[in-house]
Amino acid sequence: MKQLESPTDWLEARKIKTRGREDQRPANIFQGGWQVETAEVQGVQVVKLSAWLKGTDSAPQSYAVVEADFGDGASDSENGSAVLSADANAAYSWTKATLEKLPFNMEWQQSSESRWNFYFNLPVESVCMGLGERLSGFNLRGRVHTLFNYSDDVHVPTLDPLYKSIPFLIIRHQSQYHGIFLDSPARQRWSLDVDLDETAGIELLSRRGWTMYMFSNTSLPDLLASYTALTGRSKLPPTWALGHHQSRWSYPDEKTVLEVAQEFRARKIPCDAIVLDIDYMDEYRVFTLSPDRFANFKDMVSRLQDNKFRVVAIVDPGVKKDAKYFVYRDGKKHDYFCKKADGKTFYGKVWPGQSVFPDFLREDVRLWWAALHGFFIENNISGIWNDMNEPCLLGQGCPLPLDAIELPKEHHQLFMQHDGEGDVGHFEVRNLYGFQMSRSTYEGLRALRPDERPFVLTRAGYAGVQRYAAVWLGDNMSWWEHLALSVPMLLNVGLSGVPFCGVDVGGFGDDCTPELLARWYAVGMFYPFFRNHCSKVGAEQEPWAFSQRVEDSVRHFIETRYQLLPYIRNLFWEHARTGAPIMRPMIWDYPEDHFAAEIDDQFLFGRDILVTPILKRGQRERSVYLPEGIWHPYEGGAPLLGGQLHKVAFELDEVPAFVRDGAIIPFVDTIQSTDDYELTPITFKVWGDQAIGLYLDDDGISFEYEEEGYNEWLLRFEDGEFRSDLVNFGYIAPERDYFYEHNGKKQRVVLQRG
Ligand code: MIG
Repeated sequence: MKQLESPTDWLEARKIKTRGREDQRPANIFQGGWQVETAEVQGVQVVKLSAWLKGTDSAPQSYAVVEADFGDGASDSENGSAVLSADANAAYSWTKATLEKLPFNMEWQQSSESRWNFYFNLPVESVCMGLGERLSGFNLRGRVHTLFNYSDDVHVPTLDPLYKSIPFLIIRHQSQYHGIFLDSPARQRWSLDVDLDETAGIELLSRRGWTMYMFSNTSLPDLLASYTALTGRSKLPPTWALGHHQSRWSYPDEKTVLEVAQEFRARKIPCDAIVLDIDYMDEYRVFTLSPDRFANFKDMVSRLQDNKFRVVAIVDPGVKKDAKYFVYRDGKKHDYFCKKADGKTFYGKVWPGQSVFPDFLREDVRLWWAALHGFFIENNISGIWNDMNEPCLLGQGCPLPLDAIELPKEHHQLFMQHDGEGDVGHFEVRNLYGFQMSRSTYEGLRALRPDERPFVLTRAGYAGVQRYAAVWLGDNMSWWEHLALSVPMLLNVGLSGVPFCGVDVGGFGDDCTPELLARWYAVGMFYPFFRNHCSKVGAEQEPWAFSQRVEDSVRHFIETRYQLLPYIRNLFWEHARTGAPIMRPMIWDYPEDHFAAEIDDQFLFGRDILVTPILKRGQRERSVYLPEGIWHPYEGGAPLLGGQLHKVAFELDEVPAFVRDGAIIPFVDTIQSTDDYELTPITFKVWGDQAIGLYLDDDGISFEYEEEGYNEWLLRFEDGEFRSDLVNFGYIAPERDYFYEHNGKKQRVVLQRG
C-alpha cells in the first residue's frame, strides 16, 4: 500500500475501508514473530500475546506493566508498585502456550507498514466499560473511541480523544467479566459499534510491535485486582490531599491567595490546599516565581502553613526559549529537549511563547527534571500539578487527524523521542508523555522529601499512571450536563485502575450558578480528588461566591467530606491492597442485579455508601434505585428497602446518599484542616443491629505503613455489643478519643493496642 505522507493523502485514505465485515478486511502482511503466553494473575486467567516485526527478534518492551515481584508485601522495584498486604500475593510468571483460539476469538494482523488491526467478538448484549477517560456514559458501546492524548477545552458529546489513554477495556457478558489491555502508547481506535456483526475492532497505528493481555471469565473486583497487579496501584495519598483543594486560574498575587485562605478560616469552611495556577511564575517560566506579584513567596507559604494550608503549584512541560533562562540553557546544554526528525530542536507555542519540550521518555531527562523540583521543596510547596502534558500546543488542533489510517513519516510526527529501543517518532509513544512527566515529578518529590508521600496531579496519562499521580478530567464546563457526566466518566477512570480522580467542582469553563455549585458539591464531596477550580474568564465560584444559603450548603458538604476522612482513608487502603476503585458502579457489589447494571447516575462510594445525586437543574426529587438490603438515608430518617425504585427528595443542603444497613463507618469530628486530624475524636457509627467495619490508622504522611507502621482493627456490632479486634499494631498514634454510636446513643470505646 502507498505510504501516506500529508493530510490530503489522509483525506483520500478515509475511503479505504479498514473496519467492517470480514470480506472488507485488508490483507495481512505480517512477517514478524509472535508468541502466546499464559499466567494466572491474582486468580484470573490472563493470556499475553505479543508480536514483533521482522528484523527485531524479541517481544516488545512493556510500557505499563510492572514485572515486579509481588511475592511478599511491599516491593522496592524501580517502578515501585507495592501490593500492601500478604493476602494480595500476586506472584505470576508467564508460560508459553499454544492456543487454537484466543479469548474473544481475537484475530490480529498487520494491515500495512504502520497499521495493525484487531477484531474480536462483542456479543450484542454485552456492556463495555473502562478505556480510561471517555466522554461517554458508563456503557462505552456504540461509538469509536480514539486513544491519542489530546486537549480540547470544549467537551461536546461528539468529542472523542481526551487527555488520557488507558487501553484497558472491560466487557461484561452474562454476569462474567473479561478484559482486553493493548499495551501500546501509539494511537489506537477502539470501534465498539454494534453494527459490525458482533465484531468489534481496534486499529493501532504503529510501526512497532505490541503486547496484548486478555483476561477471561472473572468477577469485576478480581478483574481489577488482576489488571492492577500488572500495571500497579496507587500508594496511600498524604491525608491532606484528601481534603478540599481550592483553585482558580489564577489567583494573581500573594495578597489574593492569602485572602482566599483567610476567607475559608473566617467562614469556617474546611480546606487543606490552595492551588497556584500558571500566573505565579515569572512570565510562565517553569521553576521560577513572579518577582513582583509573588515577591515574598516563601513568606506567603509559611503564613499559609501557619494557617494549616498546603500549597500546590502547577508545572507545565514547555520550557521557554530564552537564552538567559537557566532551565532552557541547562537543558540545551545537555541535549534534553525533543528534536525534529531533521535533528533541529523542536519549538512549539505554549504559555511562555516559543518553548522546548523535555523528552521525558529518557531516564536522564527524568532525573534532571526531578531534581529541578528542589526549587519547590526549598519553597515548601507540598504538591505538584502537571498540566498541558499531552503535550498540548496553543492554537493547534489534534496533531494527527482522527481518521488517519496510516502513521505519518517521522518528520510529520511533531518531533522525535528516545526510549530504550532508540529514536522513535513522537506519535508512536505520545500517550506516554504525560505519564513519564508525572513519573519524573513523583520520583523527584519522593527522592527530595523521602519522608513524605508525594502528591502529583496530572492531566495526561497512560495505563499505570496511578502509580505516580492523581488525575482530574480537564476542562469541563459549568454545565449540568457535565455534572451528570462526571459520574460515568469517573466510574470508568476508576475501573481503568486509577482510583484518585475527580473533575473540577463547579465546572471549569463558563459561569457557575448558585444551584449548580451547591449540587456539584453534593457530588464532588464524594470524588476521590476534591477540588474547586475555575477558568480565567468564568465567574467566581468559591464556596461564598453566591448567597448565604449556597455557602451554608457547600460548607455542610465539605464538612461531611472531612467527617468521612477515616472512611476515605480506609478506601485508599483497600485500593492499595486489591486495586478496587473508590467510586464504584453498583454492579461492583451487586453483580447479579441486572437492573443495576447500567445505572450511571448513582454510584457506590466504597461498599457502604450509595450516592444518589441530583444532577438536573431545578430538580428536587429523583428516583433512586436501591440494591438489595436495607438502606438508611445519610441525613437520617426511616430506612428504605432495597431491590426497588424509590422517589426521594433532596434539598439543596442534604447529602444525597444512603448507608448500607450492616455497616460501621468511622467518622472524625469536623475539622477545618487535616492538620488537626490526628488529635480529633473518632466515632464508629453503626447502621443496623448487626454490622461490621474496618478502621485503619497510620501517620497519613510517611511511608512507614509499608513497613508495618499502621494499625488495623476489625469492628463488629452484634447482640447489642460493640467489639474491635486488633489485626495489626505498628503505629504509635497520638492519643485521641474513640466512640461508637448506635441508634443515636454514643459510648466511649477503648481500642486495643499492641
Ligand atoms: O490552556 O493553566 O486544564 O485547569 O487552569 C489552559 C491554565 C491551560 C488548562 C487546564 C486548566 C488550567 C489552565 N490550563
